Amino acid sequence: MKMRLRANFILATVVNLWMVHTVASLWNIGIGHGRHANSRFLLDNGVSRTPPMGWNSWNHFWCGINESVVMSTADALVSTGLASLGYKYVNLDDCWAESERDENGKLRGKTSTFPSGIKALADYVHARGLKLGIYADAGNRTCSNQMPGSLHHEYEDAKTFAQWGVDYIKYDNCYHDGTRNRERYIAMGHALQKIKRPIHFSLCEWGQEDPAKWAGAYGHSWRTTGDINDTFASVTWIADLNNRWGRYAGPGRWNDPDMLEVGNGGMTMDEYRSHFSIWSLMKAPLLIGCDLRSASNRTLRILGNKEVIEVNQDSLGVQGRKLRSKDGLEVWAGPLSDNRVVVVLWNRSELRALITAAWRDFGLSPNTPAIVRDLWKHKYVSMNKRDRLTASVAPHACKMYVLTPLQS
Ligand SMILES: *[C@@H]1O[C@H](CO)[C@@H](O)[C@H](O)[C@H]1NC(C)=O
Ligand SMILES: *[C@@H]1O[C@H](CO)[C@@H](O)[C@H](O)[C@H]1NC(C)=O
Ligand SMILES: *[C@@H]1O[C@H](CO)[C@@H](O)[C@H](O)[C@H]1NC(C)=O
Ligand SMILES: *[C@@H]1O[C@H](CO)[C@@H](O)[C@H](O)[C@H]1NC(C)=O
Ligand SMILES: CC(=O)N[C@H]1CO[C@H](CO)[C@@H](O)[C@@H]1O
Repeated sequence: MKMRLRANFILATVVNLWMVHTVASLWNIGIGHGRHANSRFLLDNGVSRTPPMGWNSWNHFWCGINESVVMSTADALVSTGLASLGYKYVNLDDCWAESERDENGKLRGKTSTFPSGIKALADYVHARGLKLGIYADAGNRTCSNQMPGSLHHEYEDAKTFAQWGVDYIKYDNCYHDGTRNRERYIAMGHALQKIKRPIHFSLCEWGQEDPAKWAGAYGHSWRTTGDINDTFASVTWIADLNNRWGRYAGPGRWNDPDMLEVGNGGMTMDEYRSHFSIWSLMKAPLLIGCDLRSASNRTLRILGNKEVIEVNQDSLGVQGRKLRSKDGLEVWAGPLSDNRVVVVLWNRSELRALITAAWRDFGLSPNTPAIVRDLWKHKYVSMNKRDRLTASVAPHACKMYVLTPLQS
C-alpha cells in the first residue's frame, strides 16, 4: 500500500538524515537535538527520568473524591500488581481542599472528605511504596472554583506540600489575572527549586503558550492540549497535537497529552488499546483515569501490558512520532535503546485494512534482518524479517511491534 509522507519540515529533515546515518545516530541527531533548545534544566531534581506512571482522580471521579477512595485506590494499585509494573503516583485532582485558606494563609484538606488530613494520606500511600500527587492552580481559584488557587502563594504552598510529603504537583490554569502563563508557571517552578523535597512539577496550561519550547527548564511534564474525554475522536485529536512537539521531550521533561481514559467505558477495547499504545510510544505520562477498584480484567490487561509499558519507560527517552498517514491508516514509530525500534500500525478508519511499514521508514536497509515481536499478542512474528512488515488491522485498532535489527 502506497502511503505519502506527511509534509512536515522536521520529519523531512529526519528522513534525510536517515539516508546517511545508522539507526541509532540518526534518531538521536534527528530527534534528540531539540532537547538542547531549552535553557539549563533548573528543576533538575532527579525525578521522572522516564515518564511518570500512576493514577489520577479526575477522569472518573471529577470532584467526587474522598480519602477512602484514594486509600482504596492505593490498595488496588498494589493488589492488581500495577504498582510493581511502575504505577506509583496516586494523584489527587481538583476539590481536595477547603474553600478558603486557614487563619495563617495555608491550604488545608477538606475536613468533610479528607478528615485525616493530607499528611496522613501521604503517610498511608508512602507506607505502600507509592507516592502522593496533589493539584493546585496558577490563579485565584482552581477550575472547580471550590478551592483557593496558588497565584502569589507559590512558595508557601510549595512548602506546605513538601511538609505533607507530596511528590507530584499538577498545576492548572483557571481564574488567573491575565498575566502570561509562562510567568505564572515559572513562579511555581522557582518555588519548587527552593524547597528540598524532589517533586514532579506537571504544568497544565493546556498548550496555550507552546510550553514544549520553555517548560522543560522549569518542570518535568507539560500538557500540550486541552482536556481529554472518553471518545476515540478525542484520542486521535490529542495524539496529533501532542505529536507536533516530539523533539522537545527527553529524560526528565515530557510532553503530556493528558491522562488515560482506559476503563471508563466510552470506547471499545480496540480503541483503548490504541490509546494506550500511542500514549506509550509518545512517552506520555501514564496516569490511569478509571476507578481501579472495580476495573475489569480486560481493562487491567491493557493497563498492565508489561511489554507496552517497557516501551514507555525505555531508557533512551525519545518520543515516537507519526511517520505516515493516509486515509486514516497510519504508521507511528520511534527509537528504543539498543538500536531497537517500536512501530505502531494504526487504522483510524471504519474498515479493516492492510497497513505496511517499510524498513526504510526507520532508516534501516531493506536487507537488514530483524526480530519482530508483537507486544499485544506477546509473540514473535518473525526472527528474521527483512524489508517490510504488513498487517491487517481492524477499525480503530492498532498493532504494536518492537523490531530488533540483527547485523546484516
Ligand atoms: C467517597 O467517594 C466515593 C466515590 O465518589 C463514594 O462512593 C463514597 O460514598 C464516598 N465515601 C464517603 C465516606 O463519603
Ligand atoms: C484575584 O484576586 C485578586 C485579589 O483578591 C483580585 O484583585 C483579582 O480581581 C482576582 N482576579 C480574578 C481573575 O479573579
Ligand atoms: C471530546 O473531544 C472531541 C475532540 O476534541 C470533541 O470533538 C468532542 O466534542 C468532545 N466530547 C465531549 C463530550 O466533550
Ligand atoms: C479476573 O482475574 C482474576 C485473577 O486472574 C480471577 O480470579 C477472576 O475470576 C477474573 N474475573 C473475571 C470476571 O473473569
Ligand atoms: C479510510 C481507509 O482507507 N480505510 C480502509 C480501511 O481498510 C479497508 C480494507 O482494507 C480499506 O478498503 C479502506 O479503504
